[in-house]
Amino acid sequence: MACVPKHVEHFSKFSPSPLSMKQFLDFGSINACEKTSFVFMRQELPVRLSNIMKEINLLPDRLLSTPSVQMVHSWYIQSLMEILDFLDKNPDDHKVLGEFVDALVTIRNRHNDVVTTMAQGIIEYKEAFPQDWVTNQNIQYFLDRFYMSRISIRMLINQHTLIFGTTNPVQPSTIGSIDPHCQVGDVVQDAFHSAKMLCDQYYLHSPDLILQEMNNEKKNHTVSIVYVPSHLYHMLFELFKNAMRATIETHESSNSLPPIKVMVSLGGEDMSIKVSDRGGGVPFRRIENLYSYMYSTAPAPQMGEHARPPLAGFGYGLPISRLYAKYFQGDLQLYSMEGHGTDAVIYLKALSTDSIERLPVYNKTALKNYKVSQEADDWCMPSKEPLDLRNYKVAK
Ligand code: W6P
Repeated sequence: MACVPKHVEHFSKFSPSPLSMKQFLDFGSINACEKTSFVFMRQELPVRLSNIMKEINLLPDRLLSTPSVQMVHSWYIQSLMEILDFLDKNPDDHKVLGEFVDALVTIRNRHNDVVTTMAQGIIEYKEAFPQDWVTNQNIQYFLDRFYMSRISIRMLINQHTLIFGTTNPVQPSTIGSIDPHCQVGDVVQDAFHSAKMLCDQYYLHSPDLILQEMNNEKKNHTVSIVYVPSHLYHMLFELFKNAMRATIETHESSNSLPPIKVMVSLGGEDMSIKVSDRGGGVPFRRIENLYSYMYSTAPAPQMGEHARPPLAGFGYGLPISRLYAKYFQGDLQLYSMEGHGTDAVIYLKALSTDSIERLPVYNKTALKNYKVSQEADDWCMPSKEPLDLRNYKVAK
């Protein structure tokens, strides 16, 4: 496999095939077998890898050439080669199927530190070049697509290895990482409990939870959906850390903390979770920055002996949580009122038939988005200087 670029050219011409929750479940049921999954995976993984590798190559040279990004790129090349090795193997050979599972595990481990390594690349870039709005936009566009691609590839690998690997499932009712009856309220409580422990460690106290659950389809039933509990946990844990930090830091002087209120609501189309804090809110102008990879990338804070480590607000927690929500056609939005508090809402699809992977595809439109030039904006800049109306006076 000498000519990787040739293979990338070939496989990037295919569009990734988004799977629905139902299709994921079918791979784990009696209808499908390991052979079917193997034949699908050895085509689909190279397609997804190659599509995003084309975009890595479009990064600004000053970023692409950093040691960190080069390292990540080399992992992608290596993993692509290892999967391509299986293209000429016999799907009816059980030894081949076993070796494929092992190869996937090796690949998954190789890519464990992609997020921190990319973040290191951004830090190196920020140290060398001044940040500007255009670069921020470009990095945002790329990383949203790159991390979404990574979430989807890891999802495929997790499903195949959990369903066909030799280790037995921890929870027998799950199909790979999917719970066909994911109890949303239970995940809310688990994530809250973990965030509360961290919060207690840092601040020696923590706000309480008030949880309300509304099943508008079946009254008096709890809310459950077909979903990946680990994804939901990740999003909620992140929101709770942020809500707790805001609550404590705005009520430092008082000895009582307003609780964090959670509303879980199941409708015909959406399952929505609102996390409300009374932590003083965020100015509207700064909301966008909370999702920015560029602005939220900072070297890990060097803690002095008595310095208080922040509970939340460093790293890629929020932007990646939003990607998890979007991955199955949902979203994550923040509604804040400065001076009062913040509502964070996770929107997920209520129906498994609507939960279909949302995947980036490399094409002309994507290519165009990397060519965003430094053209002038089509909106005026507000001037800080008041207009000098004397210049407009007509002689009387
Ligand atoms: C804040 C800032 C924030 C981000 C995400 C979730 C909740 C909150 N609360 O003040």
